[in-house]
Amino acid sequence: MPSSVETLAADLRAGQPVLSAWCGLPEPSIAGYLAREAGFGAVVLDMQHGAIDFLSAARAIPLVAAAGKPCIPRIPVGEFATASRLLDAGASGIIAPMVNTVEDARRFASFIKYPPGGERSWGPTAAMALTGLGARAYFARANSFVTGFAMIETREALAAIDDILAVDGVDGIFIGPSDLSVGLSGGATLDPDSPEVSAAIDHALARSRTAGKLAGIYAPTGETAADFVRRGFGFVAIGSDLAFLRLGASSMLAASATE
Ligand code: 3PY
Ligand code: MG
Repeated sequence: MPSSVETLAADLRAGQPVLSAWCGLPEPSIAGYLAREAGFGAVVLDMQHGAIDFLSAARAIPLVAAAGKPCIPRIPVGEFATASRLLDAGASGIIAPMVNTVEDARRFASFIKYPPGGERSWGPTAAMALTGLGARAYFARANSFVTGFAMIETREALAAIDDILAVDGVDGIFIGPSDLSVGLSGGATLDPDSPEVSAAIDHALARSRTAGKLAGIYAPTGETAADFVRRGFGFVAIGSDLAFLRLGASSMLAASATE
């Protein structure tokens, strides 16, 4: 049986939705806890807007793997070299924000896939330990299980979506509804629930299907996540660790009120 590090792309390609937790807090045990106890199918580590650095991510990844779940870090904008290091640490895939052009997409793909398709450099010591694969087997399998999501979250990216999807090594898109709303409104508003954003989301999903690639999206709430799964998204990352904390804390505090 393949390790949980290797299953994300295959599950998504088989049409099995994966609901992921979204983590921004740098304490690795939070990611481990969400994977192990809360029932999420995967964990995203947000290194773009969260407080997670490489060391926290490298510590979180084995805890998520120990729970039998894949871990998918989101790198800071343009930090593609970090993507290679995270894969070496045992990440199953990478979400790259603000991939706006086909050149961005090619550069991203080159850092996550080994030659001949890409230029990822060899050194997956921790990843081999987590997958249980020897060097030759890891090398033979990595390009197919490592899942690269290019974020579509600007007007420019939407315009280039077919070319981005056509890049070998970009396995799918991941939509950021908030930035997309800012982009589509020309900076006039932040409204990820607007009809214009909703139409753009459905358009991007349809284009990814036509290209035979995967589609993921960020959902701030469980209800939004259910809506995205119904609409056909396979990979949906929900909420945030801080939001889970806030929700649980405020509901417990409210329940403890005596009048
Ligand atoms: C966005 O909505 O812009 C995102 O990047 C999701 O976190
Ligand atoms: Mg964004």
